[in-house]
This record gives sequence, C-alpha cells and structure tokens, in this order.
Amino acid sequence: MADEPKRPGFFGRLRAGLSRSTERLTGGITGVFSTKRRLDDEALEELEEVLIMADLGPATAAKLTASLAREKFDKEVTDLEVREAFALDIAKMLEPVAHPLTIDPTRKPHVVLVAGVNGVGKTTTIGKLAQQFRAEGKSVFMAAGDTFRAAAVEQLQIWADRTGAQFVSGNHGADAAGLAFGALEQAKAAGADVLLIDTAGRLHNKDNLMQELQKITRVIKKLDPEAPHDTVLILDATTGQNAHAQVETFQTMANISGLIVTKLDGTARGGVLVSLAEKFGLPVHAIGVGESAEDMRPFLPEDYARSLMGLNRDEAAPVMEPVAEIPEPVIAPELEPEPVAELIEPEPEPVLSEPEEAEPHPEVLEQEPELLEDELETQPDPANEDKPTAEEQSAKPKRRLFGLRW
Ligand SMILES: Nc1nc2c(ncn2[C@@H]2O[C@H](COP(=O)(O)OP(=O)(O)O)[C@@H](O)[C@H]2O)c(=O)[nH]1
Ligand SMILES: [Mg+2]
Repeated sequence: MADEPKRPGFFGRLRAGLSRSTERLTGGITGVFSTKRRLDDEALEELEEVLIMADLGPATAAKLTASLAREKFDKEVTDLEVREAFALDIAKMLEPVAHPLTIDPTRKPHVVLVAGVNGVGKTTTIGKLAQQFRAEGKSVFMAAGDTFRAAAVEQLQIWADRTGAQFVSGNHGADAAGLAFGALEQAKAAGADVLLIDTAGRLHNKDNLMQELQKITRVIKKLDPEAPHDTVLILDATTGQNAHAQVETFQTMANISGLIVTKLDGTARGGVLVSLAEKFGLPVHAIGVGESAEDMRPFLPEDYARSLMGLNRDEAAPVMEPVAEIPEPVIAPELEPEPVAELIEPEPEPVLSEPEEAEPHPEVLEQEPELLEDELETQPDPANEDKPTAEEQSAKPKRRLFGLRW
C-alpha cells in the first residue's frame, strides 16, 4: 500500500469520494467571495459559518478563520486564496494524526480489535484491511466476534473467502471473548501475521457492550499480554458531529488506539474528520470512500485537505469544472446503520459510575436473545443527513469586532 498513493487516479478517486463535502465547502466559500472582497469581520464570520455547516466544528472553524485573519485581514482576497489558505492549515492540523495501521512482523500475530457502533462499517473495514494485508503477502486470520447477527458472520465469511483469510466463527450467540481466544490460539499455532477481531456494535445496553470489549481484551491477554496491539474504532462520517460522542463513549470502554473513518463518499460531512483530529488527536489509519475492497485509502493529510477545498493535488490551480455527483451508496437493508441511542446522546454521567459497574464482570456474559426496545429504534431520516442540526445551528459564531475576536 505504501506505493499506492502514487498510482494515477488515486487522488481523483479521493476527490470523487469527497465530492459532496467539497461541494458544500467550496460552494459556501464561493458564496462569500463571489467577487473579490475585502476580508473584514463580516466576511470572516460568514466563512466561519460555512466551515461549521461543513462539520468542521466550531473550535476548528474559529481556528481556521483566525489564522486566515492573521494573514489577510483587511486585504482583498479571492475564494481561491481562501481555499488555498484553509487547505494549508487543515493539512497542518491533520498531519500529526496520519498514521497507517502498521503490522509489527515480530508479532505472530499482530492482533487488531475492531470496535464501533452497528452499521459504521466494521466488518467491511476488516475485509478491506484483509485485502490490503493479503496483497502485501501477509497471512491473515479473522474472528467473527459479532456472534448475535447471523448476517454479520456470513458477511465476514464472504470477505475471508474473497481475500484468502482464515475464518474463525462460533455458534450463534457464542461468547465473543472465547471465540477471540480460540482464534488467537489458532493464529498463533499457524504463525499468522495478523488477527482481525470483529465485534458486536450493539448488545443489550452499553454496559454489556463495554463488558464484552473488556472481556475480549482480558481473555486474549492470557495468550499474549500485549494483545490487542491495536484497538481501532470505526466511525461513520455520515453521522457528523455524533462521531465525537462515539469516540468519547468507546474511550471509556476500551483503550482506543486509532480511528478509521468510513463512508466519506456518501456524505457532505467530510469536515468531521478535521474536527475529530483537532479534538482527540487519535491516529487516523485510513478512510473509507466506498464499499469495495479498493475503497479504503491511506489517510494522506495534504491530499485530504486539498480535496476538501476543491483543489488539485500539486498545483495551486483550482479545479474549475463542477464536481461530479456520485450516486448514493447502496446499503443492504439488513445492514443499515443502527445508531445506538445512548451512544449518539451519551448520558451526562460517566459510564464507570453507573451502579451496575459496582458488580464484578461475570466471566461469562449472560446474554438474552430478546432485543431491548431501544434496539428497535430507527435511524434518523438519512434524507436529513446533510441538513444542519439544531445544535449546529445554535453553534453559529457570534458577531464580534476585530481585535476582540481575531
Ligand atoms: N459508501 C460506503 N459504504 C460503506 C463504507 N464502509 C462500509 N459501507 C457499507 O455500510 C454498511 C454497513 O457496513 P458493515 O461493515 O456491515 O458495518 P458494521 O455493522 O459496523 O460491521 C454496508 O452496506 C457497507 O457496504 C464506505 O466507506 N462507503
Ligand atoms: Mg459487522
């Protein structure tokens, strides 16, 4: 994969994937600078709004406009100059978090635990990772740890067959930690390079989910005290700022070591990656820009920033042609995201202080087959996905005078 970014068309694919995000941003900026205009407080404020509406978050938006003001306040600027300046600053913000998922060849296997809410793309990402590692000549094991969803097990099996990975699964509802333990035993015995562990994104409640993730970690440590070597949280970019709540919640459950952000092709919310980088500073290993094995890109900050701002890769010239619309991704109904109510709107009190936590974790989880009511909750209307939420609307910057604000 190291050479892949140089392949012709790679940047074009990223541009196409990010087109909806790019359109929202460049459309907004061009709206502010339809003609050459002096960069005054009003223009800065309008720019800040554009950035917030494109999911960069209020803090990042304020930083970007403040930096622009330092350079160009009171000067005549064009939308191209503004986009160039933003792209430069965004690339700088993203630089510290861009870390590919590196497999340590001395570990046999290097264990990667994959976590995240249902529907964010965990299983698909495991397939894409397996494809990448197999192409590098590595031997890969997969553990189907989402044992309650038959479709999830079958889906992973298909990826294993497709990529030539070894597949380890259990009976319906089998204990995920036991399964992971068995998979690690087998992978060790086979001298495999990588073990990818899929997990459930939804159990009966957040405590069950936390216990399961913690138990998987605890149990595999019996075979390898350093495992899992990576615990990767998968985030769906279409959830916008809710991704922040998911990072916070999962950080209380597991020692999240890095992120992979998926579905950047299906959303105008690509700016969320910048706000995630700014807020959490967690490594971003890769991004998903489509459903197929080839649609995972290493995360390259400059390419990402320039794509987002509708700029070509290496030169300052803008891409003048309108960004092509790409079709909505087709999501199989049974695999549609099921956002978890308490993950999307985390309760104010910390997870660990909840009363159930006082009890020791049972070694074997008591898992009931029934779904809880909140599991049947439906997804927020995807048609509204690109519309700013009330919260985002209220995050609009307040008008202040130059000198106080910038
Ligand atoms: N457009 C698009 N779809 C994706 C991407 N990653 C995953 N998906 C789709 O999202 C749906 C849910 O993915 P899945 O891997 O089953 O999520 P999981 O529940 O977290 O394991 C599937 O239809 C995937 O094909 C991506 O980067 N782009
Ligand atoms: Mg899955």
